[in-house]
Amino acid sequence: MSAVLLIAGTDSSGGAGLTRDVRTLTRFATRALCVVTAVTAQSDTQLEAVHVIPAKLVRAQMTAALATCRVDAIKVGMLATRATVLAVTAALPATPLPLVLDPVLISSSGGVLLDEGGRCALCTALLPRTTVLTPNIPEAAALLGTHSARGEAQLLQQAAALLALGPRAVLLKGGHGDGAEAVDLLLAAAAPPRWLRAPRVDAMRRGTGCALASAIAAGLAGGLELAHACERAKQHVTRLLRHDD
Ligand code: PXL
Repeated sequence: MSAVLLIAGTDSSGGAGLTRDVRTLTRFATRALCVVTAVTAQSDTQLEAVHVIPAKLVRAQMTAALATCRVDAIKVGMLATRATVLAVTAALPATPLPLVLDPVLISSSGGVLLDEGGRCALCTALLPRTTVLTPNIPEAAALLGTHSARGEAQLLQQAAALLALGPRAVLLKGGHGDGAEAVDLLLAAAAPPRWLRAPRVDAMRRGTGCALASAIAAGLAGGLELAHACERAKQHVTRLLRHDD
């Protein structure tokens, strides 16, 4: 069985964060190792409180998890602060593993999940170690300090700007756009852009970003090549939106 190291926050509503990540890995018959970065108290509609786990304990969890068994990929979600970003980066294994980075900035129930200093550290320290960055349209805009992309030309432009910050690839998710299809863009340095299309599902579900990134990590851990892992993950999210499975 392949294994993914999950680095993420908890969500008391069970919709997003680590619960969603673990559930997703289970669907793909992949073992989950867990590093908790923050505990959040939230319902489906409101973020009530956040407790950030001290950087020392984040680091200790990473060291212990990496000593437990062979890890095949890493998935990073909520990081909360600059100190957490730096602790996670410092504790990454010396031999690079596929790393999926979901830039969790704002909760779908409202509230900041990564502060300003954390956003800067994520860009300078973690992006260069990232295999695939998976922002949605508002997250891409926030990381670049610009407006939300509209239309395929702007998606392409913003994905290229994010790629220039150091990840090997960017999957810019078009779920927040409009149109009959939810169109995501996969951009990697040495390959032509790839557009991943699925019928737009008229449903709002929390945790879809977590599910997508975890499903990609499960694919990479199992040896799939990136485009295939992204396509399979997108199909999984479409199913999740339709049936909440
Ligand atoms: O979906 C992003 C996300 C990730 N992690 C935690 C969250 C959320 C969204 O609410 O609460 C802990």
